[in-house]
Amino acid sequence: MLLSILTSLAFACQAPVAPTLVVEGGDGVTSINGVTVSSEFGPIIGEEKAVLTSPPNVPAPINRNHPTKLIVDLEVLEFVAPIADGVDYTFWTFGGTVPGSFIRTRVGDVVEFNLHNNPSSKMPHNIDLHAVTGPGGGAAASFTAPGHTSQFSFQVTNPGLYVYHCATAPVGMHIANGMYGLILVEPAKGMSPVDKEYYIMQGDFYTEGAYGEAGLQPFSMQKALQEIPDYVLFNGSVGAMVGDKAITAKVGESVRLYVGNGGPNLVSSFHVIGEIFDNLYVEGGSLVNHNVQTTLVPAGGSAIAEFEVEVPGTFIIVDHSIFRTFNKGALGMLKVTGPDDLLVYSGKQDDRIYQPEGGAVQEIPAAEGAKTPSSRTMEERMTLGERSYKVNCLACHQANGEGIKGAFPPLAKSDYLMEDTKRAIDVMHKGLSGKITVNGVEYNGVMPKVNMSDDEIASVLTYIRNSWGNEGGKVTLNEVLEAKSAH
Ligand code: HEC
Ligand SMILES: [Cu+2]
Repeated sequence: MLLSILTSLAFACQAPVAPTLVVEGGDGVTSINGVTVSSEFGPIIGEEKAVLTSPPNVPAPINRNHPTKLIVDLEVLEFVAPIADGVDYTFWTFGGTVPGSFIRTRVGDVVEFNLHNNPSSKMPHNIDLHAVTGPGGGAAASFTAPGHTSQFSFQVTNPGLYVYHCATAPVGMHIANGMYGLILVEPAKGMSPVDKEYYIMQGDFYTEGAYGEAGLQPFSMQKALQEIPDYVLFNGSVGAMVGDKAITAKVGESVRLYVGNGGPNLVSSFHVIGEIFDNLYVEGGSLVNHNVQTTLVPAGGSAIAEFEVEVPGTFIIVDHSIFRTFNKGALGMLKVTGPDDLLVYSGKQDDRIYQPEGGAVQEIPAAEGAKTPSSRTMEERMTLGERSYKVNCLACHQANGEGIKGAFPPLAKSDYLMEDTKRAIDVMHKGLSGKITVNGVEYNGVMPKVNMSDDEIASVLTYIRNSWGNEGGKVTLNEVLEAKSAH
């Protein structure tokens, strides 16, 4: 059904063949269909084939001081590839990568664009370049069936960093499958020289299965319509810029990031943790802001961020809509090597226990006094206890009861907890500080006294003594009251 609609569209959109552009060598005379034309950017001299690069790489800066005829060959490829460990997705791509190949031009260049659609493709595709002045950004002129090539030409008239994307119906689906990339139009004087340039582009992905669900995951139109992505990614997959694949720089170097957002839905709050953008080309245009922490990159928009790296370390690249980073994949890394600068950044200088009101154990403010039924079933205690745990304990002891190494002891399989119910009740009533040993590991922290009713304490202890593999049976209200009166 879908395919037949697209196929009929293919015939409806068949554009007439573009006029022939001839650039005379050397003297810069240009003609279209034999008629000489002039350019406000000076003579268009010679022709060259554009060098295209895969993310995170960027083609070398342009050294020409004149526009040229620039020939771009970009091939559409559809294929299955990992979107995360153990999860496959059917990507549609410009040049075999998500995002698509980076295209670098100079203002005034006349780009002869050849869009090739590989014969193995199942879909027709086209391209809308935001750097194009003309209907659809080239979409109608570039509509290309599988196994065909479309050619059209355009002059890049406005310097800036522009998104390109597929605009074949259903447009959202083509973009969601990875059909976007960046085209840079350098100003006549060129970009200022920097030591490192990188290409980063964000995109949101919608799969039938939830984040991380293994196997080949089909595109979910439902989730795309509701704008609830399972994945939000830099450069097309979870971990595309992490570990060995992190981008790199050396202390003292200047770094320029060409940042894009393909969407299709989300806007990005682009941020590099531990860096400040010295120069920020707002929305990829000519306005340069300075000293920026986070920049908003719209869907179908861009930004150019420049900064120097002063100290070594791993700098995490995020969408500061932060659940996307830690739960949906939008996490990249910039690894900087070189000597420390302890004036710029000292590292941790000290760690001591903070007790604002002296040595006494602190209290967590009381919740509203709950009523105290004399007996509850095991099931009730577990339900109430779980709720109570989430509110009062989870922040330190963690959802899985494993605690945090070196700071908060585990409750899961804790010998300290399981050995002695009365002692555990005391911990709730009085808090706990000083050296303790849990499963052979020493802790020396402060657990605040919890302000919970005795009934709540019975429930939360029942819950922690019967979760995560613990088997301790019910803790009753009577036990809690007895332990209290023994104080
Ligand atoms: C602010 C962080 C924090 C919160 C909140 C907190 N604890 Fe603790 N808990 C600690 C620390 C720290 C220790 C270890 C104290 C020490 O070293 O003497 C500890 C120790 C314990 C122990 C004994 C050691 C073990 O691992 O068996 C139990 C049991 C315990 N907590 C249960 C709870 C329960 C139940 C709650 C919620 C009602 C809770 N804690 C809330 C920080 C916390
Ligand atoms: Cu497409």
